[in-house]
Amino acid sequence: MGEVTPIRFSEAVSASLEDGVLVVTIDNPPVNAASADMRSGLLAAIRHAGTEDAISAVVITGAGKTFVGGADIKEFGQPATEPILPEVVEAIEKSSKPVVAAINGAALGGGLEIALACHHRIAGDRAILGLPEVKLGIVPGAGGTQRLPRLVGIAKAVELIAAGRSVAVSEALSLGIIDQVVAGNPAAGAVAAARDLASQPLRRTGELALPVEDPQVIDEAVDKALSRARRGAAPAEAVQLIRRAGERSLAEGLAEERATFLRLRDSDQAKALRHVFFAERAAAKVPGLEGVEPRTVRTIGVIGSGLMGSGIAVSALNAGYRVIVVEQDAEAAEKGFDRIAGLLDRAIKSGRIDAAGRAERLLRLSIGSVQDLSTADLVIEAVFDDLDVKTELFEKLDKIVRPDTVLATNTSYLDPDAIAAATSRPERLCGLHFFSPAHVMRLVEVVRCGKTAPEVLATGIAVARRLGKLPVVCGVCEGFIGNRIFSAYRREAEFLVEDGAWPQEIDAAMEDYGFAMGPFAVFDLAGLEIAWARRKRQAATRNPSERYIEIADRLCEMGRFGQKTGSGWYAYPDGKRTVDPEATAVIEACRKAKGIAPRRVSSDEIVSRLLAVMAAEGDALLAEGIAERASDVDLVMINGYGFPAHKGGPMYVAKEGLHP
Ligand code: T1G
Repeated sequence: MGEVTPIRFSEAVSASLEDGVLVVTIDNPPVNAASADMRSGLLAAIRHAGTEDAISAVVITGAGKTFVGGADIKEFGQPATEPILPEVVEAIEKSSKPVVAAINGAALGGGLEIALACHHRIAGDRAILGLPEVKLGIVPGAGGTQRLPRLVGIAKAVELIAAGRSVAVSEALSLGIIDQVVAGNPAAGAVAAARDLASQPLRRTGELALPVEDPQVIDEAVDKALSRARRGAAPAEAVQLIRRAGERSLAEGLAEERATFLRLRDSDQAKALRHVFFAERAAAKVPGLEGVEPRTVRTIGVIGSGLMGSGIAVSALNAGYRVIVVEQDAEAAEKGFDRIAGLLDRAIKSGRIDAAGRAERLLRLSIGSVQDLSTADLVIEAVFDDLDVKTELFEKLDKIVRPDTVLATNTSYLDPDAIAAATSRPERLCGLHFFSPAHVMRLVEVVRCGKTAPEVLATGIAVARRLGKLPVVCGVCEGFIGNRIFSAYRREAEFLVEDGAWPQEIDAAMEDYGFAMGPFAVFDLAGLEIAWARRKRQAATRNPSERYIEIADRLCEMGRFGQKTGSGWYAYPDGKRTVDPEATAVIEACRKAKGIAPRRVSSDEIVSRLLAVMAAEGDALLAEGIAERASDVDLVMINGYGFPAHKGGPMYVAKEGLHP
């Protein structure tokens, strides 16, 4: 190791000279974001290297577990301060001396753009790389839309940037985003590479020609990207910038990219998505859990391998856990295994795992009896949502599992306190309310029951996070946060039908607002009989003075439970959702029976009323202490019920006054 002469260029940027190579380290906790101080320090370091004959090359790396986590999102919404990131990136690329990126961790957004401007890129094996800007409602603003396609081609750049998808080093290497992968920290390898490059012509990414591609492959990538974007503005804008990368000079492309970035950065969608970004970080801060360590979980028992149980089991297998699946009998167990294997086969088909990955997961799966759960660290129950069934099961579990085993119920509507009361240690039970399909949906409501111990709650949160989920803590009430709000949403939607709006008009209005599916399409998909059964359970205690809509009851009495029976609010001839005169007749008869003269209801009124009831129910949940903060409610509705993320969530919309 040569002499090490520390030089400081700014608070966040220092460097050491190692045998002629200036090793620049960015140390700006917690994620080495490209703040104003970091940008000025990095620019100063590059300029310094250019003037010093003793320096033959430069390495840029990050301190800690991140290379550079992107632009400093906290600076958005404020006037840009010099030097802006494109200026720093340009100085790197135009450097007369080789600059090598030693990518020691996440290189995201501006972090990857810095690396793309380097002349060589070496990554440690745990790095991730991506341009996730569209998730913040913006496009890359420091060359990503112009440099990435020069390395990976337009089609792949469209796919990655329009979805904001990050890649692990293996994919990054195969795509040509990086040149080398090393085990552990890449800095040493980078110094050697930088020294070798000093005597070679520099490969400047921005000067590379676009790879030749089949126009049809590009068109297919564009179509797929735009179809997924729905109403988010940023993906479409990014696609255009990438497509035109090959039609004009780098300078022209960078200028248009920067203009687009600045325009989008101040848009309502970008502000809403920044709210969601910080909301996800806030949700991790749970009062009363400061300093509380979760218990160690290596083996997860899953009781029930139906739609939910099999999804939960696959999630746990994907996260590396040993999984014991328990069913009531051999036949059900076999069906459950087939469901799990089928989900893994689909994962192979979609390229998410390979055959070896499937085999490795199945090695960690065992199908057993309740007795086998004595080895489980956590047991998640996902059986039929009936209180007697669940309490009987937990009584049995209580005598089988270890005293420190955490028990969790996946119940959607039952009272987890009543379930906990069936055990001798109610403090070890929490709710883990997954959303179907459980191996896909990010949201998990982690239910803090009346007696849940802090480390049990912390364990539920930690496992949910390791499953790659978004845990949101809630208290106990019927429907927790999401289903409680969804019930209010459904009620108001039915009021609107009785007032004069048609289901198809309501669905169209909400889909135009940004929902993937309108409420009536969702009701038909989920099945009308579930809410019907609950309404019948509640009939005796229902407040007779409260407005009640019979339409869904009439539909259910006709056996119209939705898609599964071929008709509900709509009919489904050959599976296609169609307005059904029979449902129209039921609606008209119910209006007439109440003496209601139907009136025209505008889309604006539909959206305003449905957004208002969601926010009102959210306020009630906050007042009752069921939800910790308004942004948690937004996260639940976005990640569990299709509320458009680029609108920020019902509480955000209400607070910002974004819909009349
Ligand atoms: N700016 C500011 N703060 C950030 C930040 C960022 N880019 N990323 C994270 N934080 C904060 C976060 O709010 C939290 O704060 C703490 O750091 C830990 O975050 C020009 C314009 C890097 C993978 O979108 O994906 O570059 O709650 O819990 O789990 O084209 O953070 O502790 O107060 O997430 O270890 C593009 C966003 C920006 C990456 C680390 N970059 N960040 O995950 O930590 S736009 C991103 C992440 C851009 C350019 C454009 C993750 C991470 P607090 P964390 P983590």
